Amino acid sequence: MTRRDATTRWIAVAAIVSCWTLAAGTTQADAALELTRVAKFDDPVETVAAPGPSARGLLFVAERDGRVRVVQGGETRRRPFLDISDRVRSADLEQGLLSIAFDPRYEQNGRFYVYFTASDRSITIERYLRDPDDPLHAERRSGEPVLTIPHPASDNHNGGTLAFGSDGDLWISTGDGHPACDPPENAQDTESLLGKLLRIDPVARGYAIPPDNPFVGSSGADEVYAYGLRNPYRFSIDPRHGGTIAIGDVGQFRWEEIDLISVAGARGANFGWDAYEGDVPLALEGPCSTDLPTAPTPDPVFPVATFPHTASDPRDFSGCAVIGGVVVRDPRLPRAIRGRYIYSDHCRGRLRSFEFGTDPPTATGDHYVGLRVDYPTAITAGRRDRIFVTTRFGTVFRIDPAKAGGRRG
Ligand SMILES: [Ca+2]
Ligand SMILES: [Ca+2]
Ligand SMILES: [Ca+2]
Repeated sequence: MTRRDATTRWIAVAAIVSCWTLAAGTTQADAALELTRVAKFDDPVETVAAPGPSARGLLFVAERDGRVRVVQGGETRRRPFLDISDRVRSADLEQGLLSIAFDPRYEQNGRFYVYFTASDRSITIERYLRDPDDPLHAERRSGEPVLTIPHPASDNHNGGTLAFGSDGDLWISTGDGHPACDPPENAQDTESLLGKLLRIDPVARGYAIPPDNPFVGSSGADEVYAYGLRNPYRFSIDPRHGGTIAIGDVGQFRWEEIDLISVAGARGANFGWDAYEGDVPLALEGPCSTDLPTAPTPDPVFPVATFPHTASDPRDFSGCAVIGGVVVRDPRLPRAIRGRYIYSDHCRGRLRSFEFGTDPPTATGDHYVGLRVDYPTAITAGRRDRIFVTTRFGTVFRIDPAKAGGRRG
């Protein structure tokens, strides 16, 4: 997310969050949802489950300073699942251990992957192994480098999500590597791995390139699947209907955006940055007008949803940094929200959802779902499609059907 950009707005935004809560009655809400506290952590950024019987009942929570915590039976284990905090640079709020992903064959091969910013600022993907004798711990010494992406120019815009697709490949979202305006045009440069959605096939050591990646056999880095992203801090891939990718791409001046596209449609897609912020040509925004792509941007894929940093009508949604979420599949939740995409904003913390179409990609009926948290960092799906909301100041929540005594925003 764009903390440096957001920081200037931070205090003011925090001060008016309570006013927005008062406006909640003016927005349509999905009835009958509530947030259940799962546990509290130190600066958590993502909550995930692992496949297979050995990880049944376990939740894994990435703490930004470099520890992966494991929750078993509602209790957070004292000893971390993995501690790589000595290798993680987390000085800036956008840095740190940002994501973890378990191999679909984790039960058999014990492999999982971490995404962090290293001491030299590089975006770093490493593979680790579970302790074969203890599913509550990983073997720190098992770490193997997978992919290192130099990111020397900035502490922010690191992107930050790792996720396996139903294709068995590992997908990675990277930021453009600069605080503003992307001066080197990394996002539009298909030879750069910054400002991209990457797809690789992890193997025992390192990775292979999926042969149908769009730039295999032509100019453009073979790891790149889609480009033109600014700071895609959170994305997810819904496996239904052949796979749908939803990316929350954090904006700069005025617009936060959500990109929604089929896996097939995303192949080689250009999401527009930094020719466009949201739907708006960046040339119209002022401060970047002398720092635009020199080549034309053919057929960019525009977002299906945007929201502004400042709304002209204060009852309308606005925010500072989009937090991309997931498609709601939990069968316990009310029918009204199932199949909708749920997302939020880091500063406002109001959870919203929209109905989406995939052909063509559309977002309709966007509204507040009636739940609010303080400073969400991720909205993820775990086992049995349970949805978890991870928040900056420590609490991880699960979205549940409403019952007496729950917490509503
Ligand atoms: Ca630029
Ligand atoms: Ca190539
Ligand atoms: Ca875009």
